[in-house]
Amino acid sequence: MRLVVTGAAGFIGTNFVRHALARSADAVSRLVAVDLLTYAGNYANLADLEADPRFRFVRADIADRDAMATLVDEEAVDTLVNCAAETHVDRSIADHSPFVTTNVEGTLVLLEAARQRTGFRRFLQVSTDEVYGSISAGRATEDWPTRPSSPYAASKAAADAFVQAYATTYGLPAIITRCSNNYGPYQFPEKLIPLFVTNGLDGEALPLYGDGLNVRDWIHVEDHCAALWHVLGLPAAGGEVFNVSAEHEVPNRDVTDVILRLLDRPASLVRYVDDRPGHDRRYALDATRLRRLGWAPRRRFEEGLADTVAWYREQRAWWEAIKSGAYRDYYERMYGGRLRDSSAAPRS
Ligand code: NAD
Ligand code: TDX
Repeated sequence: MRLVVTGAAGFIGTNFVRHALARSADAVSRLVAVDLLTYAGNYANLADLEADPRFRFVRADIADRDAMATLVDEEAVDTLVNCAAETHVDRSIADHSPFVTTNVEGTLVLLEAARQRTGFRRFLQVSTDEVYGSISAGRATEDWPTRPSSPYAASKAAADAFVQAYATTYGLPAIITRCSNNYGPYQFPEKLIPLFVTNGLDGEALPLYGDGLNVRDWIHVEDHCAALWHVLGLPAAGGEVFNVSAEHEVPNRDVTDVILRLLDRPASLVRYVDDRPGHDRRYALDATRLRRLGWAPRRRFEEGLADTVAWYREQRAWWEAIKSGAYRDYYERMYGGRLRDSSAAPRS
């Protein structure tokens, strides 16, 4: 496989690059890690991999047509896994424009580069359960319609639609995975779990949105990466969708309780703040299709979360570097006013 992984310096990209390079030496002869290094990308996550002759890092924008076409050609790429995206729902509500540029236009640029390349084998679009929208009952299967709620989810659903259009119109062997909420090492501390773990470690408030009873379907990032690797080996003509989930639903309040227990911190750190606009109540995926095709999650949530808390405890230098500078402005903008108006009791 001559593989490009985009968004390689982000949370899932970093874990996936490490997963792919750890497979048998025959499996990957070249791995080009592409990342623009936005606020969410961190080259330090990958620096030690430069010692591997199969590995190359390229700082580039996936929305840069010339750069992507040249790279795919020069490196004789046959497989592309697109993890590059703007990924934070709250940021998409504040400003949707980078979400359109990277998630929609960037995906189109990559599709076009793949389409032009002779011998291209597989395009894998890493998508999300959020495209199905909030699910009051049951679990979404792959044939459910997309009903995105946030600008982030809308940009991901639009990208998925383009991937399917390229498979149908041009016969591009492009497939989509839609995964539930990930947790694990290297996650940027704007997402619920790393934010609450790092705030908890510092004895700072944990801002729970609304009544704290929104439900997310949690999977360890290693299980997600194993699923991405697994689907790369499946026969598929193009246009197929595979849900990825451990089918483990937890309300945010319970996630928070487990984190506090693991950190040995008091419940008084929890502050209820004004809700996220359009906040999806519940995500739940049916992953039967991929299970029948031979993939299964291995990590149990409680044990995986304990390992994750231990990782953040040990990697204080990693997240302290992130939580300085521009992050402080972001945090004040996003949480300053809300925390000043917060309460110890849930919002109705
Ligand atoms: P992340 O925010 O941690 O990482 C995204 C990476 O993309 C960063 O390294 C960033 O620098 C890079 N990037 C952003 N814009 C770019 C551009 N224009 N060109 C090149 N690189 C760019 O996100 P993540 O959690 O690793 O998510 C990766 C993918 O997985 C996304 O497509 C996301 O929608 C999807 N996903 C995430 C989750 C989750 O729970 N984290 C769940 C399901 C699906
Ligand atoms: O400070 C917070 N307080 C809070 O109560 C934050 C950051 C979140 N929350 C709630 C909102 C959600 O119900 O926690 C839940 C999880 O929130 P996020 O970590 O922001 O994730 P979510 O919005 O569920 O989206 C995530 O999963 C799907 C990723 O960010 C997406 O990239 C992925 O596609």
